[in-house]
Amino acid sequence: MCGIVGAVAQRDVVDILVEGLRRLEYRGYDSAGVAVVNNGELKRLRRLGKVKELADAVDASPTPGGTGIAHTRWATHGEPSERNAHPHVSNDQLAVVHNGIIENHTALKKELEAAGYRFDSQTDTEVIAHLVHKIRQESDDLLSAVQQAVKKLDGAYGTVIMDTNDSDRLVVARSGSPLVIGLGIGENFIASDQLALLPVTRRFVFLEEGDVAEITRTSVRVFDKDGNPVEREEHESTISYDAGDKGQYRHFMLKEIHEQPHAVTNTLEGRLGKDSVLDETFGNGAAELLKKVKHVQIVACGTSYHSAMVARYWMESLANVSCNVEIASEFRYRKSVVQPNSLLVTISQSGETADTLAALRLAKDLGYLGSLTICNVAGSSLVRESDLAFMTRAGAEIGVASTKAFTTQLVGLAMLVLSLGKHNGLSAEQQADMVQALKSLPAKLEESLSLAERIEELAEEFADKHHSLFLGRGDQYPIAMEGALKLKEISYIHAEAYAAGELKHGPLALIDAQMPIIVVAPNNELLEKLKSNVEEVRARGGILYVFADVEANFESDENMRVIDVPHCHPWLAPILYTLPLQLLSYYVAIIKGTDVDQPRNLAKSVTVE
Ligand code: HGA
Repeated sequence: MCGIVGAVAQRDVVDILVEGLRRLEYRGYDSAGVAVVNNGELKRLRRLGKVKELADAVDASPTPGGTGIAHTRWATHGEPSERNAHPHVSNDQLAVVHNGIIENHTALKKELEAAGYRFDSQTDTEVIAHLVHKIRQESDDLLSAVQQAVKKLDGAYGTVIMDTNDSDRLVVARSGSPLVIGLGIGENFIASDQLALLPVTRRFVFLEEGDVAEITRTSVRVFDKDGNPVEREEHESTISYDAGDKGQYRHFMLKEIHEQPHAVTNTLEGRLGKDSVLDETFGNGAAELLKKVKHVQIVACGTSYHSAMVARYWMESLANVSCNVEIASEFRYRKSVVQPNSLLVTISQSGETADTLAALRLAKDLGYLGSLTICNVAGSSLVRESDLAFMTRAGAEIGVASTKAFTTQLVGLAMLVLSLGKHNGLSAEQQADMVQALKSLPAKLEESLSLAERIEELAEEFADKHHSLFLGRGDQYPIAMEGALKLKEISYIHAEAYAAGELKHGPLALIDAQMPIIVVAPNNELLEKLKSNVEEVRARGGILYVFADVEANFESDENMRVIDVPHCHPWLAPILYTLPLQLLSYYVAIIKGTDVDQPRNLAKSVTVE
């Protein structure tokens, strides 16, 4: 959420900052702003709306500068408006951009107002600007002012501070929201995500919790939370420069849906032996740890939570390992009982999801055997702070509605099930059969994408609907939930998912011809039960859209549209059935004319609580 970019260079940095914001826009897009030091003066431009509005404003009144900061916002405190857009300024001297939430902002604001500071915005962020300014009056340099100021902040921040009185440096601080330093030649950069800086560098230093750093053109100094100078390792990024481009596709989401066969191939690569998952798949020392696991606790949010729910069915039925799944924002604030020999698994696309990260940190002292994260971003906080990491290799996911991150998470979880099952009674034949199924998955996914045209036609029937129901049973119930979430996120149609057996306990009351009912129906042992649920809906005049295995013997008629999904190994059906549901949401959103990649009120990489 919220994108931050900053630069200290000899050249004019404004274009670098705006391009960086464009690349981060998927993280927040209600307003944007930039500030530079120009001939010793602070120049700031802010606009309500997308980065394009800011870029146009910058073109119309160029204000070059060699030191600058920029921000694209996803509001938490104060409505989206130009006045609340970052950077926030104190006394025309200090400018601040911030990602996160300052929880004690009300108390700090009172103190600062009493000291004569006037607040121009409704944001929590503005307290940082005035607080640093106040301390700066009595401190030798910006660095020590920021080091003192952050001690007074409660909550989460990734923040960058610029001072016109000391304009050849930026001071940055991280606690709870990620920041990465980009190293250039005679110039240095800062951002909330390396993607922003790929046009200017591939060399990165990730800040750790509590770090404060000072960045000049020729130096980077990092201090830990106690103020001690520390060395943070330099990383060479392998992310493709084009990761931020849509290519031939109309939207990132469509591109990412179509990338899934390839993303799954990458995720599997080098991790499968002839008939088992290779021991090194989950990192050094994984085999020893996984051998001891008798229980798995998975913690995740949103789409990642749905992948965890699928894994619960798999863990218990295939790996013979008991499994609990919980939403991270709940897990982190309740007392839970840790089962003996338990592994904590976190799942997050970005590896920076605030609630999931907090859950991992909380769990460190609870007595788990260890922690494993399933994550798409190398070097992210979850990866660094977990004992084991499985990288999903989906490539950069820009569309706010997650697609390829979800299916590759499921692939990672499927491999974890195989690895745990090996020690808990999953036979060699079963393992070999499941490995073959995984190997054939990319081709099946490719085949399922050919349903796009048929789904696009059907999407027409949804455009005027306000509500919908998604049904599934067993490991397809979480897929129904994920399908409903996708439709809500990008088409704004209210969608709810039910385990199909639950219909008679309430939701049947909602059925009428205005309520489309989407059913996921692979050919598995629950098919006949599901068919009965479908009949219950038909008997009440509901209009059904059944995504069914070609061999499941559903027939289209006036009240039922059947979409034939290729046959696949029943174990992997949850992955396969996800794609047609993604396509359905996408085409409904297109017809409704919503902003598919940047749906209203949402943002990618949820780094606030
Ligand atoms: N609290 C700040 C920053 C919001 C944020 O980090 N979003 O991801 C604000 O509301 O401006």
